[in-house]
Amino acid sequence: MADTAIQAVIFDLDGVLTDTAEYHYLAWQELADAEGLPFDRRANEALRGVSRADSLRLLLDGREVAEDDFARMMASKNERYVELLADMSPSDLLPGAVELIDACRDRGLAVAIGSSSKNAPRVIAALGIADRFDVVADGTIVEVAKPAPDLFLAAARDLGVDPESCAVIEDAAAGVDAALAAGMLAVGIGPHERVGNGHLVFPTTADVDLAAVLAARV
Ligand code: B16
Ligand code: MG
Repeated sequence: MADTAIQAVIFDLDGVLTDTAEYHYLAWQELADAEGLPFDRRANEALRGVSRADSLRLLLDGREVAEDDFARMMASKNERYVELLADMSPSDLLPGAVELIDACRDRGLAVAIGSSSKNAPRVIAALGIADRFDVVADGTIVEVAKPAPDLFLAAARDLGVDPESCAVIEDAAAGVDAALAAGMLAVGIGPHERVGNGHLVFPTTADVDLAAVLAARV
């Protein structure tokens, strides 16, 4: 066990600071219906925190499609998702989200976004929180998505902080696994069945005990 103090907090976006899961679900459901693919809310749970391309692979469930069709389906889902984001505002922040970000900043911690979403900059702008982050690492900056550690390692590099001095706050199993693979403190948000691999687990963002996070070690 290292004895390095936490110097930075990397926030996942969807599911931690805002709940866009419903919009992702609606957009995937429309695509699935249009393509005659079986899909429902239950199946959507497996897509939490998973990149757009990996989500479509899960949706296709082994069905082979031409490269062009794959690209068309991803574009169609994203077009609908972006439409659904149009009405997003600061009222879509999850309870406790801004308070937690500001508590980190007040304690002198560096703060970053580490989101698989290529739409992350658009979402944080709509939420009115873009200027609170030192670094925004999103799905456009890495080739390999969560559960690979690449996105969180890129955020740490851009913050100038060693991975073992970073805490990651994540709502998805893939994100918790990515944080662990990066050698970071993994803080899971949600049920133990989903994020129980994390070093610490809290039911919601509003429940995060920052003092407990800062007292924990990787
Ligand atoms: P996009 P996170 C993830 O965001 C979402 O949880 C996941 O449902 C989505 O497929 C992924 O971003 C990619 O999003 O299609 O907008 O690039 O939880 O990592 O903040
Ligand atoms: Mg998430």
